[in-house]
Amino acid sequence: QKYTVAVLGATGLVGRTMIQVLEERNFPVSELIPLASPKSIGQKVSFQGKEFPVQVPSAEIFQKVDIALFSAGGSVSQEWGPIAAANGAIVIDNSSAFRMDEQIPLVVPEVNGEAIFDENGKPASIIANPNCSTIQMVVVLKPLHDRYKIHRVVVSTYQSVTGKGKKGLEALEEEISGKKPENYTHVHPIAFNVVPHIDVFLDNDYTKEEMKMVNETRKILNDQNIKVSPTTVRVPVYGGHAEAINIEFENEFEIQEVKDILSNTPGVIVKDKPGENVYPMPIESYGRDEVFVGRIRPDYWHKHSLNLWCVADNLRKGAATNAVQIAQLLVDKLTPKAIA
Ligand code: 2RA
Repeated sequence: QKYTVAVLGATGLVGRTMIQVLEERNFPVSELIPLASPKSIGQKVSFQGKEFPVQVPSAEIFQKVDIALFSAGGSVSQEWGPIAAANGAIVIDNSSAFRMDEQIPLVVPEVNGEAIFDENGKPASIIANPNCSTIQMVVVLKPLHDRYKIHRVVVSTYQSVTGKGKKGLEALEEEISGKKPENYTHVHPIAFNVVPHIDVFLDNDYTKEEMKMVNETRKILNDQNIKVSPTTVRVPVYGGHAEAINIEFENEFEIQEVKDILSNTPGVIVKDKPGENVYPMPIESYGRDEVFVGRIRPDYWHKHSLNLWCVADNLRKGAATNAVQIAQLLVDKLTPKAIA
């Protein structure tokens, strides 16, 4: 069985990575429909040795689509998500538009893949892909929460410029080459700097990015008692977000058991040999689909707490790979329109 798959935002960094991941994973695609705004018309996308012209989205196009991967920003998702769903496509949306909607599952396959389906095994018509900084964190938190019950998480992020798409990447390249832009894409200079500001500030003086980590984590782990205390920071790194995470459990733990649990967690690779200077770094996670964890050590002062360091490619596990993994969960249970 093969499926008609549309990618909305096909010319953006995440959209391109979605297409690349579909190809790498030999996803059963009968037809790829790259969609984007009118300014991308004329461009072509190559997939499995063929060229596909970029089109603008329309209700008619979605009528023949089985699975639609969206990554074109919140307002585009708000507009086209319901239209695509009403025309029978299943939408996997990478924007923040639907993430906190109670009716819409927010899914990381290793953590809560079952949330895609209702009690009758029917998939949701819109499925939200979480924010990149949340995805890599919950992959690590989930098995530890199951074993020791998490009370509180203090997290500081070191987020790559690719989190802000092509513009974010180009801004760093231009600044490094000595150009002084009129308006800084990252609010302040990002080359040779560190900016504790991602997305807009909210009334509580946290940023929207920080509150995504607070709220999405609770929804994905299905536990409103987990207290996440975040600081999100942009760093001049090309690809891969890093996070320093302090986790306080309700129960005592053995550090070796924690390492064993994480080593046996699907999608996680433990890189933790401090004596040999081995720990995860963005430069090595770039282009990889896994979440890397290291620097796993007990909190010096608190016997129920530990510190660790986690890194993942934000365009892949933090966005495109997670979306394609959701699509992979779906296909076992779908009847493709092209065949039905
Ligand atoms: C960022 N979290 O890194 C965003 C991307 N979704 O800016």
